[in-house]
Amino acid sequence: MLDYYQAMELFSPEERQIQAAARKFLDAEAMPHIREWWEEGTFPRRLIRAFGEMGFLGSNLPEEYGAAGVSNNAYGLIMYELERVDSGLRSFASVQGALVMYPIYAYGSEEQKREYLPKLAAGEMVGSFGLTEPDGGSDPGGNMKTKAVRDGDYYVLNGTKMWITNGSISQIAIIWAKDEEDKILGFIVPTDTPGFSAPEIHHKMSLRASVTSELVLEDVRIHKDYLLPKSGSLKAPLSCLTQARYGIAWGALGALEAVYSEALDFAQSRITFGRPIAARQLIQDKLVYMLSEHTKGLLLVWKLGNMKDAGTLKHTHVSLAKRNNVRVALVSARLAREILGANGITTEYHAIRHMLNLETVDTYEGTHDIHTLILGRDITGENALT
Ligand code: TGC
Ligand code: FAD
Repeated sequence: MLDYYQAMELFSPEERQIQAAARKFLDAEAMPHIREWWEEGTFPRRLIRAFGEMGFLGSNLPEEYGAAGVSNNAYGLIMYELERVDSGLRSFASVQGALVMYPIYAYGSEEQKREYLPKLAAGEMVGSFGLTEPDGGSDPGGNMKTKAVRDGDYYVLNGTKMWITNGSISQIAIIWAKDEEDKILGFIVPTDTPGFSAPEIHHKMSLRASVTSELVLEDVRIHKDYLLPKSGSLKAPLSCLTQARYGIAWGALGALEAVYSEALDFAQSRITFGRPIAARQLIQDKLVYMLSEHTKGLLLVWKLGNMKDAGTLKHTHVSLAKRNNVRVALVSARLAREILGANGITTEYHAIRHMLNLETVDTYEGTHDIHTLILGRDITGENALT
C-alpha cells in the first residue's frame, strides 16, 4: 500500500492483516477483469457472495448480526482496497453496509435485524437505498415527494427515487417517504412487492461497473412490520449518509493510489527528448501533488476512524474528509491522465476510468459544494444552504 509516512504503523496488526487480505483477494479476483466490466457496463454479481465471505459487507457492524465486527479503521481500509480497483465495487459495498445494513441496525426492530442483517452480511441478499428523487438530491427533505399513507395495518407507498445504486439487483430497498404529517419514515420494501419496479439507468459515462436505477413505487402496499420503527425524521437517512461518506473518504484514497502508481511507472519508462519524463520538473510537480494529498488524506482518515471508534465523530468531520479526499483524488486522476498522454484516454490504463468514476463520487453522498456549505454553516453559524 502506498504509505509515504509509514502511517500503517498506526494501525493494529489485525487491521494491517485485513488490508493485506483484501488487496490479495481483489488483485486476484477483480483487478484483472475490471476494465472489461467497466467497458461492458456490468457489475460482477458473481463476486457478491465472495464479498460476504471476505467480510466486506457492513464489516464494522457487530458479529452478533453476522457482520465481521471490525474496527472503523479496518472497515475504511477495506473501502480503500475496493476503490483502488474501482469506485463501483466500493459503491456496492458502501450501499450494502452503510445504507442498507446500517439503517436496519440503527432504526430497525430486533426482529428486522435478525431477519435481514445476517443475509445482507453474507451477500445472500442485496439491498438498495432510495433517498434521492428526480427533482434533486441535495435537498432530500425539501424535495421529497414520495408518500407513505397509512391504511389500517398497511402503508401505501407512491413515488419515484432516482440514481439508486444496486436498485435493479436488490431484493430489498430502504425507501424514505413522508407520511400524512410530513414525518420522514424509512421502510424495508421487498422489491417483489406488486407496484415496485426498478428500471436500470443506462448511458452512464461514470461508475459503469455499478448498477444505477430508478425506483418506481405505484401503490406499493406493505405491512407496518416493514417500517423502520425508530425512524421519524430527516436525521435518520442523514445519519446513514454519514456512515457511507466515512467509507468514501477512505475509498477515494485507494483510487488515488491506483492513478499515482500507474502515472509514476509510466513516467519512469516514457522517454522524450532522450530522458524519461519522470526527470522533468513539470511531471515531478504533478506526482508530488498526488503523493502529498494521499499522505495527508491517509492521516486524516486514520484520525477520523479513531474518532468514530471513540464516539467523538461529528457528521461535519466526515463532510470535511469526504469533500477533501474525493476532490484531491479526482484532481490526481486528471493529472495522471495528463502524464499518460494519449495512452491516458484509453481504458488500457486505469486513470481515465478512475477519473470518470470520481466525477460521480464528487457528486453523490453530498456534492463537493454541499459539503462546503455544511462546513461553512458549522464554522460560521450562518446558513448559506437556503
Ligand atoms: P439539517 O437541518 O442540516 O439536518 C436535519 C437534522 O439532521 C442532522 N444532520 C445529520 N445527522 C447525522 N448525519 C448527517 N450527515 C447529518 N446532517 C444533518 C442535523 O444536525 C439536524 O438535526 P437536529 O437535531 O437539529 O434536527 O437539514 P437540511 O434539510 O438543512 O439538510 C441539508 C443537508 C445539506 C445537510 C442535507 O440535506 C444533505 O446532506 N444533502 C446531501 C444529500 C446527500 O448526500 N444525498 C446522498 C444520497 S445517497 C447516495 O448518494 C448514495 S451513493 C452510493 C454510495 O455511497 O456509494
Ligand atoms: P442537485 O441537488 O440538483 O444539484 C445540482 C447542482 O446544484 C450541484 O452542483 C449542487 O452542488 C448545486 N447546488 C444544490 N443546492 C445548492 C445550494 N444550496 N447552493 C449552491 N449550490 C447548490 N442517491 C440515493 O438516494 N441512493 C443511491 O444509491 C444513489 N446512488 C447514486 C449513484 C450515482 C451513480 C449517482 C450519480 C448518484 C447517486 N445518488 C444516489 C444520488 C446522489 O446522491 C445525488 O446525485 C446528489 O445528492 C446530488 O443531487 P442531484 O444530482 O439531484 O443534484
